[in-house]
Parts: sequence; structure tokens; C-alpha cells
Amino acid sequence: MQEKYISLNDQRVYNDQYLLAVFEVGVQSGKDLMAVASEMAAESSNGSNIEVGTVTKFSDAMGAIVYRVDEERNLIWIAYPWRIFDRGGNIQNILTFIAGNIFGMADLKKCRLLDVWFPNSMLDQYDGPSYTLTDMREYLKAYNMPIIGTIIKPKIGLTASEYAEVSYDFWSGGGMFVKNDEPQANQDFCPFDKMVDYIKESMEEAERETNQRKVHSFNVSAADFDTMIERAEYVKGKMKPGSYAFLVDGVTAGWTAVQTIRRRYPDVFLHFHRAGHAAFTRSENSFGYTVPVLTKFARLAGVSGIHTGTAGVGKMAGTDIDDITAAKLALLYEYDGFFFEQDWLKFPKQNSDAGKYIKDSKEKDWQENKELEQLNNFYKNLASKKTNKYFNQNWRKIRSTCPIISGGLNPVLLGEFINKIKDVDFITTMGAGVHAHPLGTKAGAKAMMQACEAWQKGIDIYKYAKENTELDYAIQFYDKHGTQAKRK
Ligand code: CAP
Ligand code: MG
Repeated sequence: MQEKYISLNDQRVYNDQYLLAVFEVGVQSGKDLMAVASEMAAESSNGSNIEVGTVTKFSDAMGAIVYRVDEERNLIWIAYPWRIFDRGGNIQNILTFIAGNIFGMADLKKCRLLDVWFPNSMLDQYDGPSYTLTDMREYLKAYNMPIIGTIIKPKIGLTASEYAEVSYDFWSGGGMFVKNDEPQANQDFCPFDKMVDYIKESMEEAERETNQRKVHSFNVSAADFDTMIERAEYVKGKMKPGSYAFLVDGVTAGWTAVQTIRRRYPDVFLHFHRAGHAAFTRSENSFGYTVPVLTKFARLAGVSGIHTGTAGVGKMAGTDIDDITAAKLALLYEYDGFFFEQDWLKFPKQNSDAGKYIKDSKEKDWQENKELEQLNNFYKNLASKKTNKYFNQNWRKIRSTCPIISGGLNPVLLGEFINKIKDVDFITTMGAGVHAHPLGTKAGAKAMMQACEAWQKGIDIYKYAKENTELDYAIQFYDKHGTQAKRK
């Protein structure tokens, strides 16, 4: 036991100088929970397995504090002096501390970081999103509805011109947003620059034909940063501002790649694809952290949009509470949790910049999120009723990150998801849900738009399908082949 890391009920942790974290743990037989908690705090802050003779008074002050333990639920609360983290808003450094070596501790047979809470004094250090869903809505002139998108399929194997053809079909069917699938990069059969050139042409043609703006999300992930920037620069040189997003495979390319793109291109939508996240976020994993934790760090890093899961409606694993909590933590300026009450919506009167901040926010995001406050109250009640494990988190200076909802979805499931999350502030991308449509991609896009119209008009899609052929074909096809059928 390393006593110096244990300080139960220590009130210092609430003085705005500590990042708070809650872990669900399992200790090996014969091990004491409190002792292991002290080892975790040491290992994830300034210590090791034995006290060293080189410590100083100051270095001791940089140690983490175990301030609460719930033996029944195997929960441990640890507070981290946020000054130990790399200055300048570095996400990978925080995770190296609090989600690093401790997962390898032999005394543990389970260790899941359930949630984190960032003090306000810390939020100011981090970028947060600069180009948001609000900006994309203004570009696309698409309000009060999900952004209707697709992933081009097959996932890989089309030539650059074939890829652009399929994109054109989706856009001409009314679709707004096309993304590269997460593994698409600079394969020899579809060179990155050729793909961009053809996309430019097909986007311009689709915009002329539909008189609607379109967006394409280009995967700029690469082996090294120079190549990543080269790809981003190529897109920037070819495409008009607002018409492109940069997709980064955030888990496999890493947080430094994510933050590099955020800092170099603050006027571009930064799309975080999370392929690989399930290795540590799935609820059945013994070690790792949750989707809400991943999402919170993505928002802190300044990601414009991150995949947050379909809350069981699509093909990927993901619990309702995790995926909905993640989406709300991404989007709302306030989300109530189970352990912490922190309300940043009422700025202290004496805080001179509060008025300016609220005024600025009202001009842009805040209006967009006006109705979300009602939703937030809905979730507040939900959170108080459910044993919601999550901290409340208000993002005083951190703008909204857009949930991206994808994975096994098809037009038939769109309304089901909207009704589950009670919100339309998200991008939805459907791959097979569009390109497997019996009448082809353009019809798949039309079916998505018709499913969205049906929801907006409050009409049952089966009824709406009677007047909308593409939706009718989609229902017949996906009820047989879609995720829904698999779930029965
Ligand atoms: C969806 C997708 C996305 C998943 C990732 C795929 O395709 O392209 O990568 O959405 O999952 O490869 O599965 P489909 P998540 O629409 O054809 O399923 O969004 O949960 O991170
Ligand atoms: Mg994909």
C-alpha cells in the first residue's frame, strides 16, 4: 500500500485544479482493493511500485489522489493535478498517464476507465472544435434534420473514376455528405490525387444538377505527418472551402495526427473515424475505457464530428446508455451525470467575460443548441432516474462535436434511431444501407431522404412508402436483408 496516494474525501479535488476519473476495477485474489487503488494512483501519476529516494516536496504534490472508493461496486475515484499534463493541450499525454501503464498492472484483472471530468481551468488549455455541425449546416443549408450521408462501398477496390461515379449517384439522389471508407488511402488502383480530381468533377456536376451544395470527407490518414499534410493540402488546393472535410482514423493514426489536422486546418470539418475503438471500449472488455470517454477526449481535442454508435439499432456493438451518452456529451454544452453537479450555464455574475461568451455563443452555436437545452432537461431527468454512471460535463469554452451515426444502418432504421436519441443534430452515413438498394445508389439516397421526410412529417414510413417508390423498395429489401432482420 502506498499510503501517500490515499486521501479519502479530500476536498481539494474540487478546487478546479484536478482532472477527475472513475475506474471500475477487479483485483487479483488475495489483493486488497485500497492497496491496489494506491498503486494505480502512483503508476498513473508520479510514482512506481516502490517509493524512490529522489522525490521532492513538489514532486509529491504532483501525485494523484484516491479520494473515494466504493468496495461494493468496485469503483475507484482518482484525482489528477492537471499541471502534470503536457502544456499546450495535448490529449495523447493525458491518456498516456491515466489510460496507460495501469492497464498492464499484474494486480488487476479488470480496469475500465468509465468517465473523466475536466475542470474549467483545464478546458481553457484545449482546442475544442472550431468548424462544427452548425457551420456545415450553414454551408449545406440543411437545418432541423440529420445530415444525410454515405460511405462509398465496396469499402475498397473501386478505381478513382468508379469511386467518383458512385459518389455522383448518391449526390444526384439528394444525398449531402460522402465519406471515404476508413481504410481508403492512396492505393495503386485508386490514387489519392486522382480520387480527389474525379470527386471535384462529380461534385460540381451533382451540384449543378440538384442546385444543392455537397460535402466530401477525405481520409487523410497516412504513414507519416508529411504525407498526411500533403494529402490535406492537395484536397485544399482542389476543393472549394466548406465542400470538404478531413477524415482521420483517430485510433490507428493517433491523437497527434488528430490534433495536427485540427491545428493546421481550423476552418475544415475534422472527422474522427474510430475504427479499432472496440478493442478497448466494448462493455465486455476487462480493460479499456468507454465510448463516452473516447468522445470526451475527441471533443477536447477539437474534433468536429466523431462516430458515437447506433445505440443498438445498427450492426456494431454499443449499449444505448453508452452511445446516447456519448452523443450527448459530444453535442450538448451541459450533460448531467451521476457523480458531479457542475452547471456552467449560469456564469458567475462577477465573471466579466461570461457575458461576452454567452453573447458570442448565442450568435452562433447557442441558438442551434437552444432546443437542445430542452433535450438536456430530458436527459437530466433520464440521468437522475437511471443509474447513469457518467459525470456531468459542461463545456464552457468547448464548442459542440457532432455525433456521426453509422454502421449497419439503412433508410428503414433512420426514424428508429432518431426516436431513440430524440435529436436530429447528427450526421448519418449509410454504406450498404444505400449501395445495396435494389434500384441502385441513387435510389438508395432517395430512400434515405424519403425516410427523413417521413420522420419530419410524422408519417409512418410504411405509409409514406406507398407514395415513394425508392423507400418502398428499400423497406422490402432491408426488412429481409438489413440489420433489423438479423436482430429478430
Ligand atoms: C459503415 C462503416 C463504418 C462504420 C464504423 C463500416 O458501413 O463504413 O466504418 O460505421 O462503425 O465500415 O462498417 P455500413 P462506427 O454502413 O455499410 O455498415 O460508426 O460504429 O464507428
Ligand atoms: Mg467504414
